[in-house]
Amino acid sequence: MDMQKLFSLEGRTALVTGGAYGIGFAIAEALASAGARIAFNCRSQVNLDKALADYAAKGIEAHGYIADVTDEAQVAGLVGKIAADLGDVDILVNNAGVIKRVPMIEMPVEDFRQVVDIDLIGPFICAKAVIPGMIKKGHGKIINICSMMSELGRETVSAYAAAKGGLKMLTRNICSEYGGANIQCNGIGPGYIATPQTAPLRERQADGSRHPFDQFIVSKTPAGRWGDPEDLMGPAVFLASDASDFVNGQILYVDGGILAYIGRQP
Ligand code: NAP
Ligand code: GCO
Repeated sequence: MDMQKLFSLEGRTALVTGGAYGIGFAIAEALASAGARIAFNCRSQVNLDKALADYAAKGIEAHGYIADVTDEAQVAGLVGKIAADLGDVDILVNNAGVIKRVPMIEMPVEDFRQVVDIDLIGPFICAKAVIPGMIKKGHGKIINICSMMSELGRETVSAYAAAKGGLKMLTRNICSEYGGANIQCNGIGPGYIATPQTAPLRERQADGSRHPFDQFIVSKTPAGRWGDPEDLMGPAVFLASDASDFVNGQILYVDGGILAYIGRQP
């Protein structure tokens, strides 16, 4: 077995939604290193321009597009532009996502809707847009970026947990519906990763001490640290490559062991 070929993405076109920075950027970098052509989208031109420079600084010729994953027309346009520029999407990473941390009974319903719109309906829209091309090609890989909140709840993240729990089941349903077309749809469930999204949970306190939540997460994680976006690179290449052709409907948790650990006795 040619193991290098098994993990190679040469000749494949990957779309990483929300790939301007954070986890999406690291995953796109990994897929590029394995040979994939990279497309990414985001909503902000400022973020897109900076991302193009960041990719170029790493020697990656990424193609960036402005598109909101919640807008079916924009996503259809995005997928069409990528097909013209790079070829039909072979690998979709549904990474774009937001979180709002508000106690549930204080959360305006429009805020709840917005999180579900981006974190669950967005991945549905993007998968729906690329699956027909994958069926025509006879293969495809979809990687949904789930979360520990696909399994657990916590205070203030009701919308996010509901969306990410739904994304876990959407992953399993795409597997069920399109596995026969040789499309593998799996999830990656990152633990607590140091990105702009979690920056508020790691902010130094006025007295210079670490944020209580930062200390809590480190104590709850067997690895004893926050994850870095780079920790997700290998799992992403695995799930995007032929090496995972018989893996479908699974959520691969990349969490330093936190989901397995009840926590240290106080
Ligand atoms: P981040 O740093 O906040 O980056 C989110 C990215 O998504 C940005 O590029 C953002 O760019 C884009 N985006 C947001 N809404 C969008 C929309 N409607 N359409 C298109 N692009 C959109 O987040 P992250 O920490 O890297 O997280 C990435 C994914 O991993 C998310 O799905 C998140 O839920 C998940 N996750 C994160 C962690 C963690 O600890 N960080 C753990 C588990 C799962 P624009 O604002 O310019 O659109
Ligand atoms: C939070 C965090 C988490 C992480 C991640 C954990 O407020 O609890 O933002 O939700 O982002 O999803 O897997």
